[in-house]
Amino acid sequence: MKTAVVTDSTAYIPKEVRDRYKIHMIPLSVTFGAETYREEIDITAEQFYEEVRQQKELPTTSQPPVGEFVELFTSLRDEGYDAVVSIHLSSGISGTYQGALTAANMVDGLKVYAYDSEISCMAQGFYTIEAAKMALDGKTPEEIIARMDEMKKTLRAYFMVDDLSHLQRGGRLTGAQAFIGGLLQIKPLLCFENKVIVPLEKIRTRKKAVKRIEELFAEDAAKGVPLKAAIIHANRPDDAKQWKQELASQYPHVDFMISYFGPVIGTHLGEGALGLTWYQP
Ligand code: MYR
Repeated sequence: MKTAVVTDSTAYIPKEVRDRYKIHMIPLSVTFGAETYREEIDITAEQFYEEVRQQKELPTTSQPPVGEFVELFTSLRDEGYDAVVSIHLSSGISGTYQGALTAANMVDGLKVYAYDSEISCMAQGFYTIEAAKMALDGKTPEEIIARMDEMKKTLRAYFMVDDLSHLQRGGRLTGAQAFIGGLLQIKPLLCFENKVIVPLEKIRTRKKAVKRIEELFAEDAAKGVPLKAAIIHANRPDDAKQWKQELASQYPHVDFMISYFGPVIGTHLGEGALGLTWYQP
């Protein structure tokens, strides 16, 4: 059985890594006025944050058209693949996963396993890279899905934003009623629960929010088991580098990398967002 691995652009897996592991990517888009850009193809993260500063109107985002999934799945079938594992950002924040499911029913001769990562960004990337390595190793889609379900048990992701208005505007902040008074003055710690973003704790400053993420990370890292972790930033490469150095010197048994919030996720989080995700490999 020949299995292909597909993900969407919000995993923000660099192109050389996608090429190395034969990962196929479907882009989501950002629109500024009349201009629409497919992220990771027509616009980079740096260009996007620059554009946001130039434009008066804030961008909007869209999921990939179902036709793009149909086209990709059809070409994978024609290349000789029997199955596709298609891994996407949480179905609680985007219709992308649903789009993959719809397209799956429109292509004959190929078994498509759409997988809801229930998260996004490099956390989704972790699932995808693992799936792609397994597919190259000849593992079946069922084995790949079982492994991702296993990973879900130890995968954690916490993040914070500089300005909550982006998340509010895009309607992607759930259960925030209790936080609404003075919402914009605080830096709540955010995470995913049941596929949607929820504020975990009210925190006043960025520094304290970073500290709190470190405490949550320490609970797992202190167990001494190997972990893989990614620091994710929205156009704050220096902050990310410094945080990585600090964490790496404290936790030598953890494999840290730096990733980014690209255009689509950056539209909803705003510049300056910062997060940490990890799992037990
Ligand atoms: C769409 O238009 O379909 C895309 C909507 C994307 C919403 C993104 C909301 C923020 C997600 C934060 C992920 C953080 C993971 C560590």
